[in-house]
Amino acid sequence: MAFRIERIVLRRLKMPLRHFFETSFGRTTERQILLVEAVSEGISGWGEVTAGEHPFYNEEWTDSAWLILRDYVAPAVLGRGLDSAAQAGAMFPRVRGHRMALGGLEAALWDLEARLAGEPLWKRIGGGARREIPCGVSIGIQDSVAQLLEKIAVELEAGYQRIKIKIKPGWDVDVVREVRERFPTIKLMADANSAYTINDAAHLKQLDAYYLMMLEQPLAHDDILDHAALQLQLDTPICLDESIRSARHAEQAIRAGACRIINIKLGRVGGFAEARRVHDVAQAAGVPVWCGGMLESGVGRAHNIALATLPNFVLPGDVSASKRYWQRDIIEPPVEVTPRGTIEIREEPGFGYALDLDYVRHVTVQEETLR
Ligand code: OSB
Ligand code: MG
Repeated sequence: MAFRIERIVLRRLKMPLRHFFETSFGRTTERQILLVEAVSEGISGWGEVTAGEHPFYNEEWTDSAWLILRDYVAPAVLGRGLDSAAQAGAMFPRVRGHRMALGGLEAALWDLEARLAGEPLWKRIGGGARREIPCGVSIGIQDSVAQLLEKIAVELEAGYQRIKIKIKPGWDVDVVREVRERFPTIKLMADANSAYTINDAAHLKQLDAYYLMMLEQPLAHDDILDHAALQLQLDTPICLDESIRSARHAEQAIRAGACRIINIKLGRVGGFAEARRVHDVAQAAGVPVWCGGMLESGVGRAHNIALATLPNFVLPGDVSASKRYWQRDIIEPPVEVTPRGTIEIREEPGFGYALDLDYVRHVTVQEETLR
């Protein structure tokens, strides 16, 4: 479906998290969210750049994404006709990397196209394989194991289907053991966010005793071969997150035996078109995928829900209820989770939720309109 982008609005939102979120690379207490609004024929499509406040998860951060969008991507897209959102990538400038910046606009274009067509986004991207998506939670590093156990109990009580805990050197095998002792039968996994090297293989091998569903991204953010070497030594399946930025990486990682599961994040791979290609590569190889999260506002969350309706998203993802993150979300209604630990998909056009524009204005600290 052809359309023309008349205006792009960038907004930086400041939203405090209800609880700090700590990974092996640091603690986040407040998000700076970059929202992208793309306008055509008076209709707005919305996207979210999933970069963090600092270049610690990958090399992008909120400020870098703002500059890439303002100085490279918007000038290439504005005023030009677009055959379809699926073709958007071909219009983008040949910027290397910065996939989260590009992906924020790409997702807005998909949402816009779906709204112009009066169709739900999940349908537009070829999803809809399930009416509700299975949900897990990602629980950060806590100040004590007792606090972690308490948090896990609360999330299980809410119905979430699997628990992911963050690990790092000094907060790993002993913590996993205690969690397993307290919760012997839950679906449990651990995410290291690249905190180890291949020299830690023997240490990580101890995790095999606790039958985790998977160990996520133990080694370097840009590594594939050491993960393959580690996977040979572990019974626990390795899941790659940071290392998979494209379908080519997915294909190579699978071929090398570096992972048995892939976490797909919309921003990390640069938007829906590439996310679908990663999905398809994994599906063809019999590798299950799940949808990761980046502490998104409701906009990114709604996009993730649409993505997770593609057929090979068979494992519970990190997409959970708005209220776990925000006192008040920027969408209406907020994302809610059923007692079965699922999110039901919606039939409304686009990503299916309304923007709470009053609240968006309230939390906006910077805004720029590009024409
Ligand atoms: O590695 O999956 C990750 C949050 C920020 C950066 C990286 C990661 C995460 C999460 C949180 O695990 C997922 C979420 O609840 O949004
Ligand atoms: Mg991860």
